[in-house]
Amino acid sequence: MKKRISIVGAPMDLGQLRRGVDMGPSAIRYAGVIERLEQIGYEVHDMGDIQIGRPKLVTDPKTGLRNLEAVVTANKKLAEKVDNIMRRGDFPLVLGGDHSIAIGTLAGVSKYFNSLGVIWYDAHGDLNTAETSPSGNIHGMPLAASLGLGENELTEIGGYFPKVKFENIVIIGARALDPGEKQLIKEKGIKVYTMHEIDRLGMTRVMEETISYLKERTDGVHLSLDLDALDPLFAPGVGTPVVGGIDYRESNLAMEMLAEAEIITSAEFVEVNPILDERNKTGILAVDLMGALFGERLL
Ligand code: HAR
Ligand code: MN
Ligand code: MN
Ligand code: MN
Repeated sequence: MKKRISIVGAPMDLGQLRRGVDMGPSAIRYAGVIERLEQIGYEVHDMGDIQIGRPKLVTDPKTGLRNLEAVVTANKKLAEKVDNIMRRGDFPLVLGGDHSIAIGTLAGVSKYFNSLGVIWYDAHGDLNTAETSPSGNIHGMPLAASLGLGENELTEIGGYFPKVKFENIVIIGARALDPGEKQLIKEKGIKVYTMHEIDRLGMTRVMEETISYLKERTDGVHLSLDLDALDPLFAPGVGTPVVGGIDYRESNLAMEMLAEAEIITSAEFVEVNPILDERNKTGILAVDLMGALFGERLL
């Protein structure tokens, strides 16, 4: 992995209804992310947060989408920051914020690769569009938008689309998929390891398969880690917890295997909501997982 990591915070909470996830970047910083990564041996550059402002909350009466304009504006800013990080050759590490910010991160990184891969570590598919979304919340849409599906305003951020091809994504941890998402997964043959496959195969095999699958077809891999992929026992501070999730050890192992494989070229950790958390447990968890992802050793 690159020896310099640039961190950018995206204090965004407009992609969903529960306030507080805008404080995620602070919670992760307070949990000691910079010191932790420096200890491993990285040079860490904290670029601070993009400005989101306090726009009025709105729902588009035609599409049902919430806060589309504000989400687009923020993601354009994030895309530009991430693009700058890539241009100077650093590793971009984005702190969320709700998952809608993945649209901006991917817009910033994808053009630096011929065939970018994406690992979507999440309880959800985030494959909705206005037509299939049960909520109108854009944090349920970023993977769809990055695949080129949904509103033009979202898919065209960064000035090009799609950011990633269907065959280059691997979803890990899914257990709350909406009907339209299930249909899309089947139609496009998207590679998904639901909780069923994780139980059945074990995380070791899931990650071995994921890594060899992506190595074959990609020249870089973005890790989009939604903390709600983990069980709420370990990650209570998320807006949309779903029981029956991935546990702490399994997630550590997954990160360690990614570190060993040296395939990850950018990452984001999203959906940490300190208001719903227990003494920053979820923020600390995020930093533990980053430690493992960036090659921390137990011995
Ligand atoms: N699938 C549901 C929706 O579209 C819930 C999405 C919840 N999203 C996240 N992101 N926390 O994974 O509204
Ligand atoms: Mn998500
Ligand atoms: Mn999720
Ligand atoms: Mn381990």
